[in-house]
Amino acid sequence: MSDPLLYCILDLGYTPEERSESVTTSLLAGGADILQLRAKNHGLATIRRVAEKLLPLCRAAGVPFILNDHPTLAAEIGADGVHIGQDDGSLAEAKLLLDRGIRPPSSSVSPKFLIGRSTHSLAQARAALAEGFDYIGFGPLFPTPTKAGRPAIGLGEIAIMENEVGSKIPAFCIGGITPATLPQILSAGARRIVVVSALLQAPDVESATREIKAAL
Ligand code: 3NM
Repeated sequence: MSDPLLYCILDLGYTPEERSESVTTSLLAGGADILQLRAKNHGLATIRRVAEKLLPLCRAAGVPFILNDHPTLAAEIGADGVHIGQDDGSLAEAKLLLDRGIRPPSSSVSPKFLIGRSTHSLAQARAALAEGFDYIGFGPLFPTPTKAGRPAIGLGEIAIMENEVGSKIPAFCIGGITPATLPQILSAGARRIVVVSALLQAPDVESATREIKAAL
C-alpha cells in the first residue's frame, strides 16, 4: 500500500449496487489509495454480496478494502479493515467482534487488519489515538448531505490535530471536500482526505478522482 492520501468511499446511498463495480473500478483507476464500502440501511446479505464483488477489484489494484461497520462480516470476507463510528463501541469490543469472523490469512494487501474510527473533535481524535486505532476520520469539516444533520467542525483544529494525531497515525479529513473546498483544507494543514459525493456524483468518476488526487 502506498502512503495513503486519498480515501474513497463507495456509498450505496449514491451508487446503486448495479453500478458499484464499475464505479469502484473508476475510483481505483483514478488513484484511490483506500476503498471503503459504506451501506447504511442495507441488510447484511446485500453488504456481503457487494463487498465480495468489490474486494477482488481492490486486491487487483493493491488497495486496502475497508468495510463500514460490521467487524465480524469484515473479518469473515477477508476485508483489510473495518471503520467504526463514535457510537459503535470501543476498539476492544470491535476486536472481539472481529475474532468471531474467520479471516483468510494470506489474502490481505495490508500488513495488519486496520480498524478506523470516525472522530468529530480534537478531543475525540486524541482519544482514538490513545485507544490504539489504526487511523481516524476527522470531520465533517463542512456540512454534507452524505451525513445530514451532523454539525460541521470547520477547519480551525486541523493543524493541531495533524500535529498531535496525524503525525502518529493516518488522519483523513472528511466532509464536504470537493475540488472547490480542497485548497482551503490543504492550506489549513490537512494531508489526507476522504471524498464521497464529489466523486460518486461526478460525470466522469475516474478523471474527477485523478484530479483530486493530483492536488494532494
Ligand atoms: N463521515 P462527502 S462526514 C461518511 O465526519 C462521513 O465522520 C463523516 O461525504 C464524519 O464527501 C461523512 O460527500 C460524509 O461530504 C462525507
